[in-house]
Amino acid sequence: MKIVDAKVIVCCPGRNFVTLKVMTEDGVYGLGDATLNGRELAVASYLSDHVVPLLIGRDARRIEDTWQYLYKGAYWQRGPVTMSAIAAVDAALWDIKGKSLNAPLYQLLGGASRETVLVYGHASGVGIEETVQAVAQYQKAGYKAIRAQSGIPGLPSTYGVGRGSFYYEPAEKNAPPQSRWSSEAYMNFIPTLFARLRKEFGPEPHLLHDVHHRLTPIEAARVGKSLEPYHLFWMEDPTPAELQESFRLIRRHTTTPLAVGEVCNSIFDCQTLIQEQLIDYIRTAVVHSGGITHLRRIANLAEIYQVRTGSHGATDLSPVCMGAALHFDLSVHNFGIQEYMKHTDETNAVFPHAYQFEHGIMHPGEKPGIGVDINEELAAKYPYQRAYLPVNRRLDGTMHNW
Ligand code: EZ4
Ligand code: CO
Repeated sequence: MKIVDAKVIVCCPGRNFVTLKVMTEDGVYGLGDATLNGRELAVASYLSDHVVPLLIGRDARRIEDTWQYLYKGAYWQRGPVTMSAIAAVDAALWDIKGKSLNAPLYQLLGGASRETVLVYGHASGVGIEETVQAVAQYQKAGYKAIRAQSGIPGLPSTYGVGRGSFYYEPAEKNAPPQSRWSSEAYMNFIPTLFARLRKEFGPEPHLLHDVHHRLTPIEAARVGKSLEPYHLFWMEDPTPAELQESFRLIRRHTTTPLAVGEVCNSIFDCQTLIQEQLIDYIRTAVVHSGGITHLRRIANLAEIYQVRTGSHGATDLSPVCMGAALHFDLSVHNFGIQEYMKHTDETNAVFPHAYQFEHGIMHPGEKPGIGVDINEELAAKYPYQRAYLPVNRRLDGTMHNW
């Protein structure tokens, strides 16, 4: 089954998405998400200028060989741009395989290991009261697991505080938004937020929290310890994971479960974290870590160390990625939880999909392949708009991790 054409579709139905569409000689096509928030066109160029010409004439059924061909063949291995491009090809080929065998992707991955996929959404507010209300709204919408972020007294803005209920979108058109940070203010405040949430909502709902790479290891250890009474489902990205060994220190001090991986692109970025059991959840996503083929390797390594998956699923990961993720989540043995933020109505119209959300859980649906399509005519009505993720400075002006 020869690949006869492939094209890169860039559109902005509320936010930018890069989608690869791979066409085969018998008319079956597959889709893959290639969106890298704030650097979308770099992946689009990597695909259309360098990868698409290599795909024409290849056998679409040879997923593993194509993965190795693009990875080893590039010589310049790994990195977010390369791995997002390979991920898009990989997902598109899995989609084609599913469609050509008339089976939903999860059936090709070993079948369902569970009946449904547990997801969590982001509740946020400018202060504690607003965050309490947002968590209540999510509970009402059926969510059993909720990430809570709140503005911090004394700081003009904080990571993770959304725009209206149920939508969270950090990227902004034309120039990066500026935000300010104080680890001291954050560390003093954050236990009061979770004390209040537990008091309000009791022990049952899973509560999650994202530190977004902002603390030093010893600060992260202190926060993890201070949150222990509120038994979080996880504390995410407490310190940058570039230096995987830093998590040894955090781990020595706290039993708060840790989740890392949304910026990891390959198994080598999280190998120490997994093999030393320094984390509890690995958050690598289909789109940013080499597709289904490579994500399986990461999850399989994680399984033997009792690390579970908790894939990134913010709104900058397109419905094509969400669909693929849900098939993966349903089938992989060591699944933990899936992040899920609702896309806008415009995005959902561009990407009609079979997956469904109900009562805090999701299912990828039974359509062959990934079960997500693209309406190209509609997509063409939303041209690309340059947008950037925020930058973050400490109160004295020093650049910090966002
Ligand atoms: O900042 O997806 O856990 N979720 C997150 C996200 C990321 C964005 C980056 O593009 O941290 O909101
Ligand atoms: Co995060």
